[in-house]
Amino acid sequence: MSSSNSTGMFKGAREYFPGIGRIPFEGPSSDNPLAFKHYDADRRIGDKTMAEHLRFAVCYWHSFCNAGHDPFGPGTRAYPWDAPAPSGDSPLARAEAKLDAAFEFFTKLGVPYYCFHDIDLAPDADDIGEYEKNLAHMVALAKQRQQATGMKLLWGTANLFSHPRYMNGASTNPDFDVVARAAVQVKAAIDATVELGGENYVFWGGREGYACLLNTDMKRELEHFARFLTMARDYGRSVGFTGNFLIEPKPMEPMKHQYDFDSATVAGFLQRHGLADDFKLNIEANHATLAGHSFDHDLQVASDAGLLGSIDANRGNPQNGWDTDQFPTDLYDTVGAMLVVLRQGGLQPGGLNFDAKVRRESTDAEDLFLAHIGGMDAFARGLEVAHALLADSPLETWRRERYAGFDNGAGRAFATGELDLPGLRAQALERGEPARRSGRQEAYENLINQYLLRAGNS
Ligand code: XLS
Ligand code: NI
Ligand code: NI
Repeated sequence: MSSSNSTGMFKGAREYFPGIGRIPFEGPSSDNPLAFKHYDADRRIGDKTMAEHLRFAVCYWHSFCNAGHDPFGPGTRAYPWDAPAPSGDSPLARAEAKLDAAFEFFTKLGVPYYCFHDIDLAPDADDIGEYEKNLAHMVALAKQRQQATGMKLLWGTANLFSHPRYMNGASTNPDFDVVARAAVQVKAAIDATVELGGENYVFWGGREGYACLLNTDMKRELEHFARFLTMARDYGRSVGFTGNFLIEPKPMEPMKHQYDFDSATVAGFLQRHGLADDFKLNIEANHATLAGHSFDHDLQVASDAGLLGSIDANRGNPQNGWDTDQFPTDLYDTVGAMLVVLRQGGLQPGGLNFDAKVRRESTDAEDLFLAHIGGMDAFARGLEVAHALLADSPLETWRRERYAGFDNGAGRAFATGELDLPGLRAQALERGEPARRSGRQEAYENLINQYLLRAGNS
């Protein structure tokens, strides 16, 4: 194949997705499964292009490292980059092949960002020197690929949950040896993120939680967690990381209970430990639903606390109680999410990372493209509709009017703290029995459908 960068392939690299070129935008009437129907990167919606609003990222772990294994059987996909490398097989040679495949995919799909864990990108090793050397080698290659393709790193992170040493947690492990070992990976992953110009650094607390409260000193573990995050923050700032640190809440799985339960829990934790200026939240749809919330609820809680930093875009399955990490296709979800994002003025420097995996039964290379195209189209349509709702529909006026009683007079005095309880009671005497004001939920719901179904674009 050619050395052309337009399809993300490096000189001499083999083509991993033959027969698939750069995914074009063809519009809503196209029947081409390998074309965007709504995501038109350069189209302006309000003050930004779709690409600037949505800041899509592809994740390395589900898309290039996970061949479909589940607790009942091994992977179903034979990834060519996992096969013995013809030019001399080694874990590093396979990691290099995977990097080629990943950059080919990113470029053909036309996303601006990607995300990885340290050991998605580079082979893991128990020997600390070897681990650090592997990562540094792969980071240097990734940097070349980024320069050649214009791809950028949305965030890096360390996998502190797969290796058996982390079975009782990483920074919250009761064993100090493990806490120290976790620092090896976090330092290396922060260094990698800085070297690659990453705009954020994520902590998903994989096994930071407990399986059994009887053997757990929760208070102590949470104090260690805050210590560890503070050290990571201080180190990151000392080596020039200026982006956001992000905590990704999840209530359970793999642990029975995880400390970063949901937005509200993490916001309180960050504020309590003086971390809220440097840390924000990375909200994953399926984690919000696992916590018993809706996706937009947890986004709104984060946003209201000034802490919505980024999004892991996926969806759960209402029949299953676990993190199915499906690609987002539900337009109500994407409209709801984009309403929160637009109201707070955007996600930057965060983005929409597809922390999602194709189904175990989806075994064609093409399925990976179809999954991302569907997710990107669903969010593009969500963006269009949310923008139109905010710009053209009565939504904001209706919502504001519900609270109009607090805009002036005694209502305002109440809101600004100028009334005491007896004074508030006196208002009741003056005002008499309150009239019933309908919440008009049906009108709001109909409005969403009206804008979703409206033909054409706003
Ligand atoms: C797992 C998490 C994980 C993080 C990154 O449930 O979503 O993939 O996003 O460690
Ligand atoms: Ni998840
Ligand atoms: Ni995630």
